Amino acid sequence: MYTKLWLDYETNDSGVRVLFDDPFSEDRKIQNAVKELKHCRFLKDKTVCLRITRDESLGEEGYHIYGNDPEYTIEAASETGLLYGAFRLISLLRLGFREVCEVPENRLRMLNHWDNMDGTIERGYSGNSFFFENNELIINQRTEDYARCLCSIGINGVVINNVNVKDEACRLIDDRHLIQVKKLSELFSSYGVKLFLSLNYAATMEDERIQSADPLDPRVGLWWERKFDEIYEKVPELGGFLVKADSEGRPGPFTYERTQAEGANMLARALKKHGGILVWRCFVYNCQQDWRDLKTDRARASYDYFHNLDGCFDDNVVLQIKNGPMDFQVREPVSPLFGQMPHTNQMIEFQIAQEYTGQQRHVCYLIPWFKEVLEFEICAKGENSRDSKVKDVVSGKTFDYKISGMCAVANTGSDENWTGHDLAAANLYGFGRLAFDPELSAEEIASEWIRLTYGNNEKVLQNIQKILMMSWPAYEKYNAPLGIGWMVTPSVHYGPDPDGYEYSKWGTYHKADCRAIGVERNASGTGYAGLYLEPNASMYENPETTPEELLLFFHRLPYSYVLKSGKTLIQHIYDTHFEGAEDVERMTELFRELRGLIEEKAFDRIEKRLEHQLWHSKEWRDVINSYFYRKTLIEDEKGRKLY
Ligand code: GCV
Repeated sequence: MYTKLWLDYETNDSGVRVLFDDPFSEDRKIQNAVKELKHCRFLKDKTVCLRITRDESLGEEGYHIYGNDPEYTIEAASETGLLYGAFRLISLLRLGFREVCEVPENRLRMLNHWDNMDGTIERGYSGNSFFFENNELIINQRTEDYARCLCSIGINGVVINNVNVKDEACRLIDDRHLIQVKKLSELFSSYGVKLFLSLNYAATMEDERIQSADPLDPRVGLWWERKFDEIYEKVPELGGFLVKADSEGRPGPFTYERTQAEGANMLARALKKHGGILVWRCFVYNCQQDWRDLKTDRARASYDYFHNLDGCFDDNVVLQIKNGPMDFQVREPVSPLFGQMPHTNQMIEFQIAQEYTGQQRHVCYLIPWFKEVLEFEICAKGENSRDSKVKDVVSGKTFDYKISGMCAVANTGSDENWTGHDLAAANLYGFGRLAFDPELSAEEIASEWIRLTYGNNEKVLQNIQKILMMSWPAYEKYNAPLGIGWMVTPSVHYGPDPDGYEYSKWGTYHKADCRAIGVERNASGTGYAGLYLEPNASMYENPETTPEELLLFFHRLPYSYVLKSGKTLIQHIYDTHFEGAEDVERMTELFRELRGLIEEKAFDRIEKRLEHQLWHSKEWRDVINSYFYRKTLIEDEKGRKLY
């Protein structure tokens, strides 16, 4: 059994009359739209008219909804548009109806699952995979409910297997699995969602006649061409493939001293005639950096590997770039690659699986963080230029990209409530809504999600909204300070361990000693700050102009450094860590006020997680504070207990 997420409106038949201009349409998307409308109790005794229009301004996926109770009309230029319109009408009836004409801002709105075929999920925090079990693909009612749920928030692409393609997943593109892949692809397509697969770049190594993955070896390209012909013959609706190459032990073109573009294009060319998209990740870095090596800077890696290749990628390749230069920390600057490759399709990769942000045991509503990233002005067309925020680059507006958009590492699994923490579903909902319309505010999205999930009770709305909006800042406060990141237990990425990465061979260092902390990333250090376009490069060059939340990301500073608040760095660390735990205390109180107002089982689940978070935030507070206290021997001005 599992809960219904925000789609809780089903009844057997609401008595709605649904009219469609072309009553003989066999299209499954139309049938799904009609089914949704018929099952919606808010539509009891109303009439909904579905109409395909020639209005080109609605594009492939937009819709226009209008009408007056009890008659509504949904117009769209395609079946997908009508289906989206059906979900939107239903949510508008819960939220308060108004006429809307909406077109998604991003062409690709994807989720990446890191599911393995044995049923485990890499960095999964909500149970096992519901796509795979015992090396087989599963398709059941839950799969359909998931497709429906993604469609209801406008997601139009899903990668079902882990980017680390190993074991049986290497054979997912073989005949044996393609029958199920086809079924799944058809199911998703009927909800407007394209299926994508992650590929093992070195698959040709296993062919005895080739035993190479050199992208410039014609036998390699030919092998892929035949492979894609075979796949698309069986699964014509497949969206394309995602590749992680030359990263964290995954093979790639570097083995043959070829560039990332040579590797990507070899696959893209073989895919082209099928209309497939190749999503190529930029998460390429040396994960074994020696601590004595002061020149290599992980933050620079993707820029250094990709920037000079602008214009070298084929037009059915899109580069997938993590939001920051590191790896989904609670705070990072935006990746300097955005806006600096005008001739190369780009999309942004976020992570709603809360790998470094509390693993869905802590509430951490990530949408305010994603908003900040999207709103960041990269000045791609010079200072004061228009349309050059991150959101404009990834929507394709800045440079007129052919393919671009947003994706996120998914946070769902086989748990009863899908996302481990009930409140983590707000991140799934929020990501979809934001990818559709980046202008929505984090507050608006939270309020929509709460009302669609828990109903319109004012107290529930107010308290959960406060909890969600407090949660990311609170998490940041009790975590590693001022953008330094990585004070987490290596490998599991959960719980405080300030020196964990310092002494592991994974190669990510903060270099704290008794006087100072941080890696200098300006011109006198690794030069990372200079990778940004002006005025950002100058802003990050200097500690005085660097936004304080990123101070220790860019600069090595003494603990006595005075912040704009007048506090020293060390006092700021102590204060924020106490505040973070207090915030969680407040969040727990706010939630407890809702006993009796939301369903008991859900209430209990959330309360338990908040209790854990409260304990754990204090653990973070104490471990981080005592770490800095013992390093510096500087007392807390307020005389609070430091261990
Ligand atoms: C799927 C981080 C995670 C890995 C993940 C990797 C990636 O390093 O810890 O589990 O691998 O990012 O994004 O490829």
